[in-house]
Amino acid sequence: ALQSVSPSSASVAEEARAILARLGVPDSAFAPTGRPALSPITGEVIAHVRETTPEEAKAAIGRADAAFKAWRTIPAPKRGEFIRLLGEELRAAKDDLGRLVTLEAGKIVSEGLGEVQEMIDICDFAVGLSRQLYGLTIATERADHRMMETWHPLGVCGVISAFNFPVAVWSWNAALALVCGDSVVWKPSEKTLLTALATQAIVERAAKRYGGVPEGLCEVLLGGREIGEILVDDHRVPVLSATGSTAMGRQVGPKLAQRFARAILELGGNNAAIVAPSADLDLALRGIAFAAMGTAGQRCTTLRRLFVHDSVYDQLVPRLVKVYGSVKIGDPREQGTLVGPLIDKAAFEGMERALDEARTAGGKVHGGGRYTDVAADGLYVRPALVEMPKQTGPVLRETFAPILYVMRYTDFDEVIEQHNAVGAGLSSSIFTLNMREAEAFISVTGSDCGIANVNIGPSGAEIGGAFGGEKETGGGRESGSDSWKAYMRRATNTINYGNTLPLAQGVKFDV
Ligand code: UN1
Repeated sequence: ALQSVSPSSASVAEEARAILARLGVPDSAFAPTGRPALSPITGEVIAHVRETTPEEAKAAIGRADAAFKAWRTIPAPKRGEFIRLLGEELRAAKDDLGRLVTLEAGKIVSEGLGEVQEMIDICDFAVGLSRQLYGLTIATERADHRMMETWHPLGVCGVISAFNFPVAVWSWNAALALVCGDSVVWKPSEKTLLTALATQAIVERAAKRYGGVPEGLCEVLLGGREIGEILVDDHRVPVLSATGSTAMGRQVGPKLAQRFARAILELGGNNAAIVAPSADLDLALRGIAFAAMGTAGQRCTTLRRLFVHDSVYDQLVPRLVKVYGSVKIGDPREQGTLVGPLIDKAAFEGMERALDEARTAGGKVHGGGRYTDVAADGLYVRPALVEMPKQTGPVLRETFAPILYVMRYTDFDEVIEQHNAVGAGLSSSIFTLNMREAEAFISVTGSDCGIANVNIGPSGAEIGGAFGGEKETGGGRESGSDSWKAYMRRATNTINYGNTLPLAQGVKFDV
């Protein structure tokens, strides 16, 4: 692939290296024999990253455990001060880090920047939270007693993240875990080592301004699956947040359960939207286009299934097909590009396979296939819209690529049933101006997902809400609301301030 790189695309590696240097990533992070870090824009190698050895990984977890024991004694608002500084450093580095996300993960420029904005937002959220780790005071049945609950730091928090949100996912976990008094050991995707190195350099800068944090408070393990497994298996890691495929979760979940560690799992999504008869079709069209084609279909919240009411199908779907045919595909660095490259060849092959299966199942495929009208040598595809006779075959699973399966419906109750008839339960939405339908969709008998929206697509959630989903999505929640509780342990305290010893439940025991 390297020899076919055009001069303009060859600058990906140069630009990325300049950013890494500017952000303060040390030369020692690289080695000629290290793991190649590629850019999906051109397929070229940016750098060779020195990987963490198993011994180093275990030592890092040991340092993190020791760091936890010191960090937990720092008052939470003072821990928040560190995250405040991290947020400031991220603001200063936003352009560089966002650009690096584009270069290494292939996201378009505004999405690369948006990812860093999510990091900044969660830092702000966590700073506020550092003064609000509230417990309850609970009515006790005994006289002269008080009962309350206290939230304590938990320990080392492991974070395993995916390539598609290479830095934001770490921050949703780390910002909360750190104000909660935990230390953090991060195993980023082996496809996005450079953004992880850059993030670590930013963390170190914040730590320095803070006046130093315990050594090992934020560790990064770079490598493949074996390194992730060390984190999963280590009894010194009481909570682990893992983002990735359902297949990965099926491996990780039981291992954590075996040693009674807490699992925060963010696994696959097979997100759907319903377009009802009353929908604002212009708004729905824009919402669907972003949710289905944005990030080249590589978000866990990407819209993958679309149910359109029979009465509006022939108005909406031809318009959508047109948008699919005219959307700008290509180099994500270029202004106006909406669909950048797929991350790698395996992703391309997965897309091809799903489209073949869809055809066999009677699907009518619009778009799809490799898109070669790009100067660069990455894996670019035409997003595909597939009209399916029914929800079968590849529609039932998540293919991490821009494929939208479209189906007709007539009956509201039936479409809700179809909507929920897949393994995953991450995100969902309905486009309707009918209040009964909107409320029913988000009610107990409506969408079974962790996220259920009205008149916006399923992707692009804000950090203020709890993020995650049910069923094969794994059940974990990150980011906003009270997700912080997963990173702490709860103690129930009963205090007797009297001089008798009444027992609960009226039990008598006089000695
Ligand atoms: C992911 O794809 O792993 O809601 C997370 C969204 C983003 C997060 C996506 N805030 O689309």
